Amino acid sequence: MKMKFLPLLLVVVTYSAPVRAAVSLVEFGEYGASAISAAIPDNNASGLARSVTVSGYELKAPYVVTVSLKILGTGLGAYNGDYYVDLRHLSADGSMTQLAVLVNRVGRSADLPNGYSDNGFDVTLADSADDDIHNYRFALSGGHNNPITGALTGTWQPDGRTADPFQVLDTSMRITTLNGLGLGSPNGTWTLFVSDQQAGGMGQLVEWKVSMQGVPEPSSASLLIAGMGGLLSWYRRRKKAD
Ligand SMILES: [Ca+2]
Repeated sequence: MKMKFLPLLLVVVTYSAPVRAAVSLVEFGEYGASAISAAIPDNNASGLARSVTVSGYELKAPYVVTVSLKILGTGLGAYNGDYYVDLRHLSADGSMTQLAVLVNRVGRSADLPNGYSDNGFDVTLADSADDDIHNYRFALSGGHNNPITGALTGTWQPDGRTADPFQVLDTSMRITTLNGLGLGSPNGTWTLFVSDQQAGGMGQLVEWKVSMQGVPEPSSASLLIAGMGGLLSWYRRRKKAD
């Protein structure tokens, strides 16, 4: 009988615990007034790397990480299927590098070895999006051979395929996520790397932006519900034991 008062005490303690709203937004990159028009060298695996170093942020991980990316083609032959793009984070103390593959030769498959022939990206990449950017034509029209008009727009899941850009296919394993880069401090050096892996046609990197949104801590209401759930399951276990 004495034991049965314990869960009630637990609920009260949980409910009265201080609750912080630790949501924060970290944004950086080259966008808006800082936008660039940097040529992405054609058929050159060394590519183009653009870095931004950030400091002074208080650690509020985990973050939901999204990337805005704008690449313009420059005429016929600047295929979206030419590009490999990733985002890298080097920690402030230099001890750790993490990477998320954003684009890896979209549309490339056994049937389409050059990938999609569309021209340009003006997209947001987010793990929570509905569809994989690698197969965007299929998501938009139900077919891989239906070109789009102008640059690809909208919000897409990052490609995530770490396979060699000369080997990658739609069936390659998707390994990296963007939110995987949001588990530690945002401080350090962030690099957007873009390469054009196929001769013919050249594009320009115009804009890139990384947004890291802190995940809200549980509210007092959800803590109370969790506490009551614990009480209920404890009571059921007790009843069974009795
Ligand atoms: Ca090219």
